[in-house]
Amino acid sequence: MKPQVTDRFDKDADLADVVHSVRENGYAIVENVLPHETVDALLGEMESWIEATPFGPDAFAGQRTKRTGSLVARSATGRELITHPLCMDVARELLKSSTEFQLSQTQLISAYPGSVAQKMHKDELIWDFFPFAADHHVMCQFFWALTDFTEENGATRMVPGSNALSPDEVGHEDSVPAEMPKGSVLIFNGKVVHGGGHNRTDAVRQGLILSYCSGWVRQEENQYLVAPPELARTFPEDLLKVIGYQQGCFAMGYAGDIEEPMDVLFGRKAATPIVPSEATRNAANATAREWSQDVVDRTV
Ligand SMILES: O=C(O)CCC(=O)C(=O)O
Ligand SMILES: [Fe+2]
Repeated sequence: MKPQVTDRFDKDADLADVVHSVRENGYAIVENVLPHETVDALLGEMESWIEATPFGPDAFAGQRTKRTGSLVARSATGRELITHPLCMDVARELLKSSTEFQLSQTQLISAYPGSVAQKMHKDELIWDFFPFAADHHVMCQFFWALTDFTEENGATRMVPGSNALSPDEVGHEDSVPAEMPKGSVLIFNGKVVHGGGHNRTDAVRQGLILSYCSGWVRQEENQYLVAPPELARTFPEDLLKVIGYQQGCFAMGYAGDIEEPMDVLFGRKAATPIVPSEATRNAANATAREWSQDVVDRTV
């Protein structure tokens, strides 16, 4: 039997049906996946970072919206969520035209009261608007509801079945709000037309984007700066693999002398230490000193 295309599932739903909906309809909502305590723990870990995050610089980012990243470094609960079986299984299936997939971005979006509707778009555009084939998915988005998402508080507007449409062809009336209770997740592909809604309430609407991409495209958020080797060595292997400390696809991301990044990270290959030798460090420091002296000379 052909799986039904619908946009709403409960957490025990058949994953094949969820993926079919994400592929064909553009998105699916899986309700009540996370207990409220998990969501509250995540918000607690991120609170001071959210406070310190500035509002967006332009209308697309949202001038009443904060976008807080680096969840891999900042939140233990966020780290666990990245390897949640629902994310891993759906992303693996949607992105199976590539041999590996990886984490692309973590972003906690806080849309404050008055945050206006975002321009409709496709998230795949981040790769410089490259025209990926219609049946080739390179992106799988999970937007975890950290508060309830309602039409009034700006739930993301989705245009069902819009993979092949241009955002310029659709209007507000073609979109539906992805309403969902706190702890649910909106899963969507990189081709579906969508945009944040208008928050007309007096409370903040918060959600966490966990974005996954094929192993051969560049990650949107630089996970190696978020989790440099000293920190990465403290993480479990399944997390390390998905954040990029593994070769993806055909020879992507090897280190040292064509070695597995994980072997190099943990010094399992003596020939390729990732800590520079003292001579290299001294040479780098000398160059840095010369550069700063040059800047001083040119500015005084
Ligand atoms: O905040 C939202 O509801 C959606 C945000 C979004 O689509 C984006 O920033 O790409
Ligand atoms: Fe988006």
